[in-house]
Amino acid sequence: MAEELILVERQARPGIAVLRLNRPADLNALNLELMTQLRDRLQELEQDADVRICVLTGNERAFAAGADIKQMAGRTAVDMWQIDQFAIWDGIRRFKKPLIAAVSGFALGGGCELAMLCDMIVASDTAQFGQPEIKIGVIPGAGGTQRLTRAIGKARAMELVMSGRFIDAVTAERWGLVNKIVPASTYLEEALRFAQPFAQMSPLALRAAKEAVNGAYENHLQEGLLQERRNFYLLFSSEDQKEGMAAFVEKRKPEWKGR
Ligand code: CO8
Repeated sequence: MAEELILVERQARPGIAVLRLNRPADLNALNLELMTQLRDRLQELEQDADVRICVLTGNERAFAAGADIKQMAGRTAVDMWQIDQFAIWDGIRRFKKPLIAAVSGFALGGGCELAMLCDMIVASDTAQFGQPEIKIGVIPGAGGTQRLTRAIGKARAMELVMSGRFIDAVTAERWGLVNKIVPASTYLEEALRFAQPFAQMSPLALRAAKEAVNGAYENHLQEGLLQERRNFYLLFSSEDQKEGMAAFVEKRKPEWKGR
């Protein structure tokens, strides 16, 4: 049986699954096998109606220290093109449920890009973010130059991408890369606490919200506005919208059906 490079706990809290990157000896370096398993586990969780939110984490020392340099080092451009690892990354990007990164320790290179591929980031006070690819003669390849620039602005992204230097959790929060800083000793617990309110919401509305915010993030404003409007209208044909608004008017808690 293949080594389990992603450990899944389906009901870490009601409605919340935790996926743990599991190559601790290599600081969770993201090799092809790990990324494939991550995409496959997410696809399974997408079909699981009991799971509303996923939290992606590593361990206290490292979220992930980047793509696996040892695996990549000897490859040619044609090898990279044929392996097409980015198709796997695209599969993860299309995951429809909220995905929260719980980052402790290193989130570097592909590790930082993976955290940014998530919808939100909770960082332990020991977290370090960076795009050090320049130090090994390349540049970020899994969206780092794009997502980091959108998250922290051009000047700061240029500085990090061109120097390869790391920033700590406090700087990452100040620059808008992370949502919240929590103590390292309890970081996963805190991330689950952070995730809990989202698990109370209508799964349909969460999916529409994710798609719409990503519309703003990934497309031009006009395209994003249209996408937002379309999703907004669409929700008015759902039972959850009727239930949510009725519950508000009747001053009671809504019961979501996911329809
Ligand atoms: N790849 C492979 N192995 C790694 C990686 C990595 N990225 N990072 C750490 N390791 C391994 C080390 O080789 C070491 O293994 P061993 O014990 O067998 O020698 C083990 O993890 C522990 O690491 P260190 O001994 O180096 O630990 P330190 O605490 O001294 O240093 C650092 C920690 C600073 C994180 C250091 O390990 C480091 O600099 N790592 C590399 C960081 C880096 O350059 N990341 C970017 C990689 S390139 C990339 O991510 C491009 C993404 C593009 C898209 C991906 C799709 C193809």
